[in-house]
Amino acid sequence: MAPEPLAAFLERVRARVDEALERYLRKPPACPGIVGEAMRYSVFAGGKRLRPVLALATADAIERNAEPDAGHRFSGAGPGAVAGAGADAIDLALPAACAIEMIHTYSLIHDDLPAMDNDTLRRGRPTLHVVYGEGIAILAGDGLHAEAFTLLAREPAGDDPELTARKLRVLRVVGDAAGPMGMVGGQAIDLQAAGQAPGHAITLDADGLRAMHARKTGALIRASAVSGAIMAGAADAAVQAIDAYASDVGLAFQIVDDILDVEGDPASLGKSAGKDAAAAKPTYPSLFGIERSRQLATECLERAHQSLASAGLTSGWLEAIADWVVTRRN
Ligand code: GRG
Repeated sequence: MAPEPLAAFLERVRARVDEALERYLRKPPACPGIVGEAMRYSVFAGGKRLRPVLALATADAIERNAEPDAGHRFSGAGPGAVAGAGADAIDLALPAACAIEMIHTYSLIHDDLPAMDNDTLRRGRPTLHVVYGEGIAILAGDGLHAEAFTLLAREPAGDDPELTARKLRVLRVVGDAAGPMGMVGGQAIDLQAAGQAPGHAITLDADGLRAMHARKTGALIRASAVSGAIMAGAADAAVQAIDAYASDVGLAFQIVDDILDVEGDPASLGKSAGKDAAAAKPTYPSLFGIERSRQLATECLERAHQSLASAGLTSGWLEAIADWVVTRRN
């Protein structure tokens, strides 16, 4: 059982993430006003914060399921550090949660550009390039991408070797998920499948579609949960179970997104609907039909629950988050 309703947990965690993002994002004179403003326009545009929520809920689940005294107590943290005595798992995972949200936001900014998805509406507001122009939108995305890695290296501050080891592991996990092996690679396959890579078009079958999504959106979702687990000091078996859970949550998220693109209306989606069909993109509904797509999402959900249960990670919130991903508009 979750210790509080999911809605209350989401509100509490989102407030914490927003406060931290506000603190972490650079302001003038540290950076020129226009790029700072543009980054904030997109970061504070009302996203669901799914990835940070997953990171923090995972950290919390690891902390609450750990054997008494199994956790490492950090020492030697520098001035102002959160990683000193008393730091809880959520404190430890918060910088990674925010860094991943910065990377996610950069990916949406770039995805909306005319050279990619050419979208003018995101999170219910004009896309960044519509407001600031394409050049600044590209730079705001680049800025968020770079800032994310600076943040991962910097926070939580402290000189405990165990803390440094966890941060390094997370840097690698997030770098792999964001780069050509993950999100960038998936986006490249998507462009090829949509006929947007001249001379390099490909056709995706069901396995190809799944593999593309596993990279494009799944990798960062997995990295969110895995980073939360690593920062909380999870044992390897728990990290693997969390990875399996998040892999199914990520796939369910994408299947539901494809269904919403067919069935949703732009006002409630906060973005244009019907874009996939208009671009003749392969999607779960186009390959499997709506009913089978719903079944596939439900199967992902069941597997996600099983992964948690088999590792004894019954936090309540992680299960509820998986359910929310699948039913988010119903
Ligand atoms: C440009 C390198 C690069 C990558 C872009 C993630 C991505 C790759 C493109 C997004 C395209 C898209 C609309 C995919 C559908 C699933 C998705 C990631 C939706 C947006 O994520 P949410 O729903 O967004 O978590 P909010 O606004 O809630 O943060």
